[in-house]
Amino acid sequence: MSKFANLVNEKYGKSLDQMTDQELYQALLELIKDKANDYPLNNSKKKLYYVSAEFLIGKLLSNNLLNLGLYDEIEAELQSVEKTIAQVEEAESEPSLGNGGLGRLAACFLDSIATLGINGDGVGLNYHFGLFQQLLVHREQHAVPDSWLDQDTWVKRSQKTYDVPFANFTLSSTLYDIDVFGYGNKKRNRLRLFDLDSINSKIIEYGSINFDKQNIAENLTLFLYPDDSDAEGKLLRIFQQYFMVSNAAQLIIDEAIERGSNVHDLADYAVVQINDTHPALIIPEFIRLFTQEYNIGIDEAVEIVKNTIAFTNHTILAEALEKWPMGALERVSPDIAYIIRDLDKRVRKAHPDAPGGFIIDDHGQAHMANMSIHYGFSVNGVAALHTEILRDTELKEFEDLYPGRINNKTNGITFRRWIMNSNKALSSLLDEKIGEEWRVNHDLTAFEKYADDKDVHAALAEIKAHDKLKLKEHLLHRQAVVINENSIIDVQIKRIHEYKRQQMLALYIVHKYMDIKKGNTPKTPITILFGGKAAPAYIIAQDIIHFIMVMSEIIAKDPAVSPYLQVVMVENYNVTAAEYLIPATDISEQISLASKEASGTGNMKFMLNGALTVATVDGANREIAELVGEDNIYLFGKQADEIVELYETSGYNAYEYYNDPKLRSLVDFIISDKAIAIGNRERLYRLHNDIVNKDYFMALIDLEEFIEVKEKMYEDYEDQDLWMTKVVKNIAHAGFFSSDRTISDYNRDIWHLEADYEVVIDK
Ligand code: 26V
Repeated sequence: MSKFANLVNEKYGKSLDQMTDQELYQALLELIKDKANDYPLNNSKKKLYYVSAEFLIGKLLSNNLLNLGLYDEIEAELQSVEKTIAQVEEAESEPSLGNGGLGRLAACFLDSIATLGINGDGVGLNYHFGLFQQLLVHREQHAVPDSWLDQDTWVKRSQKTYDVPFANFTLSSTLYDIDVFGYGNKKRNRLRLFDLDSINSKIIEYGSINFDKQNIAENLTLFLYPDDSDAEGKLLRIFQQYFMVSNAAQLIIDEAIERGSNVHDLADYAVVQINDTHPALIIPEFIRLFTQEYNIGIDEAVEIVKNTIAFTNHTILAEALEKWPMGALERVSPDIAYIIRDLDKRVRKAHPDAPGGFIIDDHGQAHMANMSIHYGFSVNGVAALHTEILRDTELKEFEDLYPGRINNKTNGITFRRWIMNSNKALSSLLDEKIGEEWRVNHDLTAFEKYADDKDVHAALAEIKAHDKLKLKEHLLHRQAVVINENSIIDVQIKRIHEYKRQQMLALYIVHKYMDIKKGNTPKTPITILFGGKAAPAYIIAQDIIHFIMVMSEIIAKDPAVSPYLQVVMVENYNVTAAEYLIPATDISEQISLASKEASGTGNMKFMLNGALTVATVDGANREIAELVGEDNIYLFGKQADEIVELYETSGYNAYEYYNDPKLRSLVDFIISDKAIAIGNRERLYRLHNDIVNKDYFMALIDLEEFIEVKEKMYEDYEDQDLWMTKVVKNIAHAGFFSSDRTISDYNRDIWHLEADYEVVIDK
């Protein structure tokens, strides 16, 4: 009997074929948790701590099996009882401990850090409820709690506990760990998640995501924050952040001491990468601990911090740049507020002529990004264009104060999850054509020689067709919707936000609907799929979801159009849904208003999986275009510098675009009789009014060009040889976007840690 069958027999007294999927999942979980003992923790002297409020790790079963080299063996065993790993993995609940790109990036990074053999852990919070689950009822989003911890999970309780001193009370915490295995690496890292001992999930209103926000001692780690739109929530978010970073700082110091540090030399033992400003309070917290617990003078404490902290900026959107009122900080921790005042004084003294860089502004608000830049040694953007905008505009003052501090680290994605696991057929085709080395060095450029190879085109078409069928099954199972597997699959999946311009794609759909009604029917039917959650307090984003669903229904009910066009809003878009959607996609929608999407990472996943991209020159789209050449990507729209200027001069007027009769007819469809007959009048009028009179994220500015480029794209699809040539070129240049390359870049320029190997892929 095999080892796995044996374990099953011992623990459950059953043979494999008698086990339910749920039991098989539990058995595999146990097998892997045991196996972890064979993988010693990485214990090199200097260690990275990637501190983040979000780790959107997704399900771990198949990834862990792949990274541990057990996948094929277990798949074969399950096959003997007519099951698959994918089927068993359905029993695993998905940890949605992140909002979107920032959290998913952190998860990809953990995978790469472990794979490259770097000593580095993630540190964050053990939210009892991840990002809300999205239900779509009556064409509206409903948010319900996502209780992922109800069943057996990968989380292990550790022996470590800490006290966190708040203004009027002290709370105790316990550390939980999730093992992180690298691909083919014999050492183990961890994701360290802190939880509140006095947590009480009974304070949540039944079936809702509402709870008593003032009851800090019982609510602190209950939820991952979807937004911070109300004042009460804002205070709670500061409490949550301080809880996270106080635990993190205590853990980091303890572990450094265990590895031989005397705390004065902490920077030789630890480097702390803060993922956006959510963990920025770790700066004053370190200073508090050094001065209060380790008898270090404040000047030296500040120096130690400056040599230890590196900061990543993930957005230039004003709403996401955290500013905390000093009064609120005072209510969370007077010590921390005091230290921030001291840090602000130091900045004012050293740089009196750079008021934009002061930490505390005239309104008594503390700017977390400013603090992180002054009191860290590195600030990085997440794509070349984003970093240029930081240097030239948003952070210009800092670029002048600290030349060289701002650096770029273009994002990446882990190839383990996003091709080797989710697209096994494409992975095998690559093995066959260019050898298996790509699985480690991620260099795919040799594939380009097949750009005109008809057999490769046919093989790619067959893989895509198969992945469309898998997606069809998944969507049927997920939300009882039937898609046409023989259609062009055109996908926009990401958080719903006006800057990402789902509303612009919805207006394109209006155009296509009208065009088909005029008799211009597409040769190949088109399926446009959206997926994404809207922050519960973000009303216009909810309205956009509503309008998409209204269009979906109008089209589905119209027999003249429905054979040619289908629109689907995928419910509860998450990592698992992405793993089905991305391999099946022909057209990747990356249509943000130029300058607003810092990088994007979905764009990279689609390219790697053989989709072609329709894109504005924004974030990493620009780098994709540079790599594949402009003939192999469908670019459109205004450039980032033009948009930045329009904002500076208030030069955009939506109404001028609305005055164009063609655009007006599309926009007015939102409040047409047809739409109102199905939809909610208030929502539709609000959306219409917003687009006509405000359109802050300029959906109308690029709409005409967008329609043109989309028509061209559908036309090009009909020439499958032309299309597949472009697909091959996209896959061949996707290697640069491996997160192993990104992490090698971070390590070379910022962390300087021991690594087993580097991945260097030049553009
Ligand atoms: C802000 C807030 C503010 C209120 C509370 C919850 C919350 C959660 C997250 C954020 C900031 C989000 C920033 C973010 O996700 N940026 C994305 O980062 C990706 C990885 O670098 C990048 O690819 C995306 O372009 C960028 O939007």
